[in-house]
Amino acid sequence: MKTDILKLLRESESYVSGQQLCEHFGVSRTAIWKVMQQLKEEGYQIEAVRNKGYRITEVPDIMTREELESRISGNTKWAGQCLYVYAETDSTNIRAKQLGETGAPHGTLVLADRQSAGRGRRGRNWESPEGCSVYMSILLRPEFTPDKASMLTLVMAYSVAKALKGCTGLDVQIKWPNDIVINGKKLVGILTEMSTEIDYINHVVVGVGINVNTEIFPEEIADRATSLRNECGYKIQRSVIVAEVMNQFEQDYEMFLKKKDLSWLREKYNQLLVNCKKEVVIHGAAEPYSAYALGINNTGELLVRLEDGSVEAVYAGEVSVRGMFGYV
Ligand code: BT5
Repeated sequence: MKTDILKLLRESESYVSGQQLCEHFGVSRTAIWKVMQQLKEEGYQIEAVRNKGYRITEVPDIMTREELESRISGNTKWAGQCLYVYAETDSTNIRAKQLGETGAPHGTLVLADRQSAGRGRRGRNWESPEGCSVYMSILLRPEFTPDKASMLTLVMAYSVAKALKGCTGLDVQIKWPNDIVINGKKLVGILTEMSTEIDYINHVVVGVGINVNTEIFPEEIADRATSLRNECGYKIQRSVIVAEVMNQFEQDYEMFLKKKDLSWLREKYNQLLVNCKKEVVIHGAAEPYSAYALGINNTGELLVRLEDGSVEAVYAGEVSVRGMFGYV
């Protein structure tokens, strides 16, 4: 009921009367009053006017189940419809993988307000301070073969880029394969992990870390990390970002299922690609080498032109790509 009251209040242009709420939910006025008190304690500013009812005047940036559910529930069919919300956990990817083992449905979304062991790729760390950013992992149960799963990172990057552009107007770009950047700094990291049999996917977890309202980063990453707040100068409601990412991702995932490759987003993806038409340095198992990035192909590899003019497809699992003079 709290989720629905929140949604009703937020979506209503004017006051919602106590009587209306009682009738709608079939509960007493005291029950409604109690919910209002709880919401106020959580930081919602709610005006109560005699003979008119309740009106919400300010929404806090909190990541509670009700706040998130009230934003996502009417917005998607399956993405984020089953929600697990933690004040703190080690890593939302670990939680989502466990849920994957115990039968949680496709689209289950795990969120935390803080991670004590946020992870990047290959054992790297993801800074996950409390109360300012989005740490979320979606559990997927795809019915395609394991070789296609790495493309999901690119699909998610594309969805997140569109969602962030839509919510903030910022000119974010994708740094292939798993970062979103702006002004040469990292805003988002994506970590895709999967559990497979030889020719069968048990589940895939796509984890997304978005720096939303972080103002200060630890020294080691301060020169190459940024947040939406630092870029646009004002605070952003995290729940709105989460809901919009779910909304975009659900549509993009369904398109991916239909096409089974990235042909449908290739052109638009390449337009968002910060590395595109630039000299890059490819760091892999062998010596780093430089090449000219041409954009992705239909299966998500980065096409690069080597010094001898030949074109090579670089597979994301093996390498990281840097700019000639730094991170981008
Ligand atoms: C990534 O790895 O970028 C993937 C990050 C995925 C994080 C999400 S949060 C929700 C879910 N649960 C998890 O435990 N993980 C996922 P990689 O490309 O390896 O980049 C890691 C590197 O980014 C680190 O070595 C730092 O240099 C830098 N870094 C760490 N924290 C950062 C932050 N908050 N913002 C920007 N850069 C950061």
